[in-house]
Amino acid sequence: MPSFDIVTICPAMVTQALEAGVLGRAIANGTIRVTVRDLRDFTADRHRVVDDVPYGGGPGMVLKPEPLFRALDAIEAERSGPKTVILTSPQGRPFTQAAAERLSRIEHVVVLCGRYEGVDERVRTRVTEELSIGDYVLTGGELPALVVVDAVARLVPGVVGDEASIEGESFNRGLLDFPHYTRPAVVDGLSVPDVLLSGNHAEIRRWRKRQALARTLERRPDLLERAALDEEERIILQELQHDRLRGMWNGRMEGDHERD
Ligand code: 4HQ
Repeated sequence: MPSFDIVTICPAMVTQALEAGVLGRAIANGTIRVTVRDLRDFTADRHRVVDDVPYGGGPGMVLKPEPLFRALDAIEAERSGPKTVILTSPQGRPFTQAAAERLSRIEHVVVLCGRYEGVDERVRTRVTEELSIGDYVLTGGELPALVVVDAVARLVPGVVGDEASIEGESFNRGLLDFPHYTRPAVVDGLSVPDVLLSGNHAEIRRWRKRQALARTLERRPDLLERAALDEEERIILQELQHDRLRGMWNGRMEGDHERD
């Protein structure tokens, strides 16, 4: 069974989040195991101190190395085999769906949650990968750890009810998702696209492909460089790019006209 250890100075924050929703159910029924470890349990002083001032001066505090080393010693003593130790930090490599897929095939993953200005640099000797969930600064690594565990756990068979929803989903082939609609067919004067009510499944599949490609081209063109497109999608993309260029050209001509 896939299992995670999360090491944090704020276990309540992590535990609470893991009790709810899809992950809560997966943990309750034993599909995955998550152990939340309080970093303060691995301190040796009366006041359970986990942080200290930075050598060289400067603002903020740094997570002390010994509690993290002792926590990793305790986790590693409980099991054999290769160790995957993740540190969440803005300095890490971007956490992507591809990384989630790779981690979902690993038996046991440890996630260290940073805090304050960060962790003592020497802790990185025990870290196998440093991951960032995005280019912004949070108050701690707890939310990133939960993001990583959530994205990895939902790929574990049995965690998400409908396996097909994982297989067919947007990032699977590196494209954004197509638009979704449900009943009613009209709400506040807004209709569902006719094609989705047509019952023509070949048409519907093509429409969804086109929508997914158009959205990706519009919002995340960077994704298209690595997307795994089939023949039909390559043709649709060419049409869309052609339409787009034509739109720009026409826009320019209109502009010329207004300036006359
Ligand atoms: N933090 N992706 C600062 C993040 C972060 C991110 C975690 C805040 C580490 C020291 N982690 N601590 N973005 O902002 O992963």
